[in-house]
Amino acid sequence: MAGEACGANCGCGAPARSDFDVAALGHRPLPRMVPTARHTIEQVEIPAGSFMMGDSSGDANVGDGETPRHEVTLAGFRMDATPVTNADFARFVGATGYHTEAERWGFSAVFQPALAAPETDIMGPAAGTPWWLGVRGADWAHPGGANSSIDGLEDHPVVHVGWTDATAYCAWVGRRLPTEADWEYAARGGLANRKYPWGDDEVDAGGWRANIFQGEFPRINTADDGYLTTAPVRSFAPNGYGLWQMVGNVWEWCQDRFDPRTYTPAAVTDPHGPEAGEVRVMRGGSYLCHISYCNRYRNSARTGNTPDSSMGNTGFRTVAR
Ligand SMILES: [Ca+2]
Ligand SMILES: [Ca+2]
Repeated sequence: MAGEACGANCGCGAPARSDFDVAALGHRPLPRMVPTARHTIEQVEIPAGSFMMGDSSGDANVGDGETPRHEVTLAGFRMDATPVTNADFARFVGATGYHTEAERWGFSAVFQPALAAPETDIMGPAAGTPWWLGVRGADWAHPGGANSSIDGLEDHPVVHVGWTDATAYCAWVGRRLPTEADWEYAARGGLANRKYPWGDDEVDAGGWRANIFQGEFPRINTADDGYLTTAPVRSFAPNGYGLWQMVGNVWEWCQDRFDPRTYTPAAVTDPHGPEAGEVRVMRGGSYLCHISYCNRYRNSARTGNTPDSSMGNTGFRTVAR
């Protein structure tokens, strides 16, 4: 039955909502999203199940709301084995002409040692975090500023993308960002109540297991793990589900809004975060995490940022049912 505003169909034959048998939709499985030519990242099957969400190791940051732990039940889904790479994002931009938040605002946040820009492009440090510089001309294709490029970084995670940019990519490939619960369940890789995707061993036990910061933060980065900034997306070892770098390398945007007061002890099914609020969740930590400053390279660690914010240490990966 046609919608009143559109006649039989909206423009170009596009169906109106009322052209569908809406009552019947609830009884049919949704079409299964599969990788398309637009999105070629290997997919990992995350099985349906339940897990305990939240901090189990006592390392929680009080202000982040990593507790109380609570049981979460999720339907199965398919997740990108790696973050979206520069090569993947370049295909999206090439096909759509999309302009990222960094390009629209004219600047992005660059970690000081990654700076590759003329002096005149440097706007100055971020309030409270002087190792972050606002740099004109820094964006996903120029991660250090105007004098840098992504040549040779095709297999590194795309960075300087905001939540808005990440969701635009998702829309183009017919996928979505993971919910915060999807992300944590996947990061745990089938291991219950562990601190990291590989278990409870520390990140440097028997060799580095993730790309974080070594040395004296923020002044001296010894890069013992091999990487000063981003690493190729298949560096280090994947977790039990076959997911690479859920912790370290780059923060990953999630679909949900962030509020540290979200968790309650009650068991929940397929939670989607708070209904209102500007800030969106980021998970997993990055090459800038250091034990002395930010131990958020753990399964349960949380943070957030506004959707138009972009930084040289934040990217994303996508999921679909
Ligand atoms: Ca590193
Ligand atoms: Ca990560």
